This record gives sequence, C-alpha cells and structure tokens, in this order.
Amino acid sequence: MSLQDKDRIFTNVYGFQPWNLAAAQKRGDWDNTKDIIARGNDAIIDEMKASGLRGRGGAGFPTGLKWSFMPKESKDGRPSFLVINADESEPGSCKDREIIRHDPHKLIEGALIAGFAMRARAAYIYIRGEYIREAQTLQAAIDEAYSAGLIGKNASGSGYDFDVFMHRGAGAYICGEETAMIESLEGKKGQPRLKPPFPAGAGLYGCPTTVNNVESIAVVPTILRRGASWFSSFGAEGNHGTKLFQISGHVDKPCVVEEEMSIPFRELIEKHCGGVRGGWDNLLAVIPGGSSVPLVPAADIMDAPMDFDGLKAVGSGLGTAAVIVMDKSTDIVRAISRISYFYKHESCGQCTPCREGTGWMWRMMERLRTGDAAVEEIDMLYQVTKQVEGHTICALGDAAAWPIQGLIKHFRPELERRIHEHNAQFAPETREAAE
Ligand code: L3W
Ligand code: SF4
Repeated sequence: MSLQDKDRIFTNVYGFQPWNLAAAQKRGDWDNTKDIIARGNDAIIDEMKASGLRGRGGAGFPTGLKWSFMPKESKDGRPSFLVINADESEPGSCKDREIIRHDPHKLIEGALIAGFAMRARAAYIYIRGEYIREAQTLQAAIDEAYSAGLIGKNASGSGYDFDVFMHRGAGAYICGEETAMIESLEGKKGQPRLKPPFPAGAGLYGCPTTVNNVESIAVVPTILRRGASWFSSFGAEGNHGTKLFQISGHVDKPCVVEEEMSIPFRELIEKHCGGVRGGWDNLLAVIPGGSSVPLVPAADIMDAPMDFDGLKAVGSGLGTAAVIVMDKSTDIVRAISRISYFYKHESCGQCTPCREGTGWMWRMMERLRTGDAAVEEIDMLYQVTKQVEGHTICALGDAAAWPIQGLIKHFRPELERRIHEHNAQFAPETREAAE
C-alpha cells in the first residue's frame, strides 16, 4: 500500500517547476474550472462528501459535511465567507508552506470552487506572519489569477463573482484556532470564541463562515476532476485519500511527502526517509501528528496505520500529520517540557485552567526534568492535566495536557529514575560523603 507518482495531487511540492500561472496550467490547474462550477453547488458538496475527505488542519472533520452546514439562502442579505487557515504554527507542521510556495494556484482554484459550493462571496486566506516569502508568492499568484479573469467578477467565465484576499497574521499560534482567526480578521485581539455557535452559523462579521485548512482546499480541484471514487480509493475505511506527511527529527532524510493515508508508520519512514537514524532498534518514540498529540513509544507505532483512526487506536492522533521521530539520544522529558513551555507561551489567557494550568504544568515539567520533585507529584501533575483537558474554551488546553499525559503513561519509570537519582545526590549521607 503506497502511492505512485501518477496519483500525487501535489506534483510540484518540491518546486522543481515554477509556481506561476503558466506552469500551473501546464500541470492541469485551472483546466475548465468553469465546467466544475457548472455542476452546481449541491453537486459539488455531494461529490466532496463522497470523496471522504476529512479536514487536514488537525481535527479531521468531514469536509463535505462541514460545507453542507452553510446556508443555502442568505438571511437579511448577509454574505457568506470562506476563511482559509494558512496560519501553520503547530510545531512540526510545514506542509501548507510547501503548497503556498510551489503550488499556490491549486489553493486559489480550490478557494473559488469551495467558495462557490458554499455560496460564499469571498475567501480570506489568513497566512502566518512569519511566512514572509510565502505571502509574497501567494499575493503574486492571487494577482495573476485576477489578471487572467480566473477570480473576481465572472470568475473563470462562470458568471459567479468571487474575491480572494490574503491577510497576514502577526505571530500568534492561537490565531490558528478558527474563531480566534475570525476575531483577528475582524481586527480584534486573537482570542477564541465559545462554540456553539459554530462559524457556519455566526462567523466572520457575524456572517456564515467556513474555516478550512490550506491542504483541505488545495486538494478540491483534483478531487473534482478525477472523481470522488478515485480519491476514496486510497486509505482505510473512514480515512480516505492522499495526505502530505511532514517527517522531521531523527530520520536519515527528513521530508514533506504526499502518501496514501493509512500507510503503516514503518513503511512511510523506510520509503521516504531512509529509516531511523542508527537503525530501527534506536527508535525511542514518535509524535505522529504535531506537538498537540501524545507521543507513541516505538513498539506501538511500528505497524500503526498513519491515519485518524489508526493513530487514535494507539492513544494518539494524526493531527496535521507532522511526524516527529525521536531516537534514543532524545531527552524525552526535556522534549515534552519544551512543548509545555510552548503552550504556556501561546495561551491567550482568557480561561483560567489554561492560563494558570499551562504555566503550572511547565514549571512542574521542569522540576521533573531535573528530578527535583517527589514521586507522588507525578500523579498530581497527571491530575492537573485532567483538570485542564476539556475545561477550556478551545483545544489549546487539551493540546497542553495530552503530551504530558503521554509522557507519564509511557515513560513513568524514566521520571521516577530522575527523581531517585536527584534525591540520592542530595541526600544528607551523599552530601556528607562528598564533603
Ligand atoms: C458545525 C458542528 N461545525 C465541529 C467544525 C468546527 C471546526 C471543525 C473541527 O481544532 C484540532 C485541535 C488541535 N456544527 C460542528 C462543526 N464543527 N462540530 O468542525 O472542530 P473541532 O472542534 O473538532 O476542532 P478545532 O477546534 O478546529 C483543531 C489539532 O487540530 N491539531 C492541529 C493544529 C494545527 C495547527 C496548524 O499549524 N495547522 O494549528 C493537532 O492535533 O489540537 O484538536 O471547523 O467549526 N456541530
Ligand atoms: Fe485561550 Fe487557552 Fe482558553 Fe484557548 S484554552 S481560549 S488559548 S486561555
């Protein structure tokens, strides 16, 4: 089970060809887009549902179903909007960056088709502030598409008017959360809103809005050209399609690669990364979906299907498919502590369990890193993660709790070893002997 070149959607992911419109059209982008639009809004949504595409931004929510939540009729003359999440900030994630750098027309064409299907007036692409060159490329591609009449008035000759705007973020991870992104687009502080209402009911400027990840939108034109059954022929039941995996850490050749969903972990790494540094016996653990999902120890991940359900079955998740491989040279406690620091730093601070809990958990993780703690505090830390998980406005609280829970579940002996070692070092008899 693995993908052949002819089945890849992102044929220019490594930038061997130019990103510009002429080159994109040679690769098949913008080919009779008008005909796809002529199929009609509901036919497109039905095709997307049949394809089995699940959101590629982390949550894996069925894309066609999400689109179907958008109203068919405008209430009080309110427009609908598509917001595209290009605020790629999850540690380990670097796929949307490659799409924007090398295949931006796939994203813009996808925005038009998705926007049409949902009867949206415009798409706002919210791009991570640090992506400076990517923002330049994206804006240049949007300008090309306007000049060629592909978007704007009578987009692609379809009779449908559709605008695409790019908006640059300012460096906050939390603006990748869909409602914080909407707040930020409205010019406010990027803080998540309570859900419900979901954006489809009340989103940007109070109007019906769908927020989709870059990859979710960029695959839309190819799915509609090649057909839902082509896309759904890849991957396991409920986990269909192809997927950009981003593999970093202790492999011989880190890379971003499009592969079939559900490919077993070991096959993914052997085929594209040249294996684990120092051989398979040297593998310690893997964070398979970006820093928000729990780590999986080596023995459990080897044969795991790299998809939403396969990784859930081993206590983790696919997230954005940012696969972080750690060999036995990794200080695993330090690695998770560093992730804890990230969430403490990125908490927007509006709910107490997250604002106070992320700082508390990080300080506790630092004590466990040095061993300056009591064994009972491991359980106390676990209890605190449970108080944070599920008790916050957005998923950042969960994201801060889960990596620590994974560490305690799988590496408790290592935490205890450090405590015992530290205590032995500072025991009175040890100190006296040293003096
Ligand atoms: C209408 C309903 N809409 C759900 C929509 C909802 C959203 C989507 C998924 O978090 C995860 C998070 C990170 N009526 C609906 C409905 N929706 N029920 O479906 O919603 P949800 O709440 O399951 O997830 P979320 O809040 O969007 C996203 C995880 O992704 N993550 C990755 C983060 C990645 C980045 C990046 O750099 N790209 O930040 C990794 O695991 O932890 O669990 O649209 O409106 N009844
Ligand atoms: Fe803000 Fe954290 Fe609450 Fe999310 S969970 S709204 S980041 S304080």
